[in-house]
Amino acid sequence: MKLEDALPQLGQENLLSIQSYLLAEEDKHPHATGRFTWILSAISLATKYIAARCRRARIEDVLGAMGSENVQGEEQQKLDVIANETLLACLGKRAGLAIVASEENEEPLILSCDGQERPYIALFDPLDGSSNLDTCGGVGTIFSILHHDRRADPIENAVRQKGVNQIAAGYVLYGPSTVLVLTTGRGVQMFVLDPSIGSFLLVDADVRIPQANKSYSINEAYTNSFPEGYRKYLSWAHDNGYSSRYAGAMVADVHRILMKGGVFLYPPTEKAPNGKLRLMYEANPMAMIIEQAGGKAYSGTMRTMEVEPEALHQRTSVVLGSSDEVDIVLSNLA
Ligand code: P6P
Repeated sequence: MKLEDALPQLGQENLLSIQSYLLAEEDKHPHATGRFTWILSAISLATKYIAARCRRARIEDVLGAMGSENVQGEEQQKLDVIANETLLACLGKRAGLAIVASEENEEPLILSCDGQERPYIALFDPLDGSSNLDTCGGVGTIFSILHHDRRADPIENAVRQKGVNQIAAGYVLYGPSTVLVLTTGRGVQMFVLDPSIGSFLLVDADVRIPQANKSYSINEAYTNSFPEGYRKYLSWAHDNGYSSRYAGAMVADVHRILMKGGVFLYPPTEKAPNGKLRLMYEANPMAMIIEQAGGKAYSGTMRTMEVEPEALHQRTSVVLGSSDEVDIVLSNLA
């Protein structure tokens, strides 16, 4: 009997774990050293642990604030610290990484200066939208992988690269299920954590964002402080039958848009004149995913991944989602 004749009897199609997927992809590159795979594997391990801690947060009494602020001047949640330390612990031991940069750490962590052996940089927002935790709302981890630039002097400057330089990006959404969405520049793959076996299983090898959907995602409480073009767009959307959904956590909002289509906006406001979201470890990785899935991602009227970073924690405005929907927003900003 041939294998394919036997398989239906197993009744299991989704038996490709992220580890197997990554090793199969690595196998396509004869010069691959395995370091890149090893880094993504660390993210898989860390986020499985974070998912478990989020699920038990109220039981373990690790909800709520730490009573401290992070480098952004934002109140740190206990799970922000747990998630950050988990990712640092898992990634810090992986041979291929020269630098790790986190939203929760003011400076990048230099793991080694010998760029020879450590060709990669990892950046992440360990627990995006963590203020949603107390109300059991969606939260997520966002990550971005760059090649290490050994010419950078001082070495910390190596993290300041445009989004077009990313070699991988992704997020993990901790929601009713735990979903890992990944791109390595060849389309977008989606995995779902099967807690009964502790593996992320491939559920979609080529995620495509719908071309259009009459739905926008924005915090309308700040409408009066949005620049005129955004208010013009919102007024047009209200007159053209658009629906509105806003979770207050970028990962949850962007994942909904990746699945259903629509447009996510975080414009400049009086409180955040350059936008609130961070370019390096929120906007850029989400932009790579959305573009790889066939959508568009802009910061104002500029493609997000073309923005020249000046600082690790710099903020940017964001308009991303379905190609047709982003075009409509941009036509109001021009
Ligand atoms: P606002 C969460 O704090 C976050 O950084 C993103 O996840 C989210 O999209 C945004 O801020 C929400 O900001 O001002 O609407 O609460």
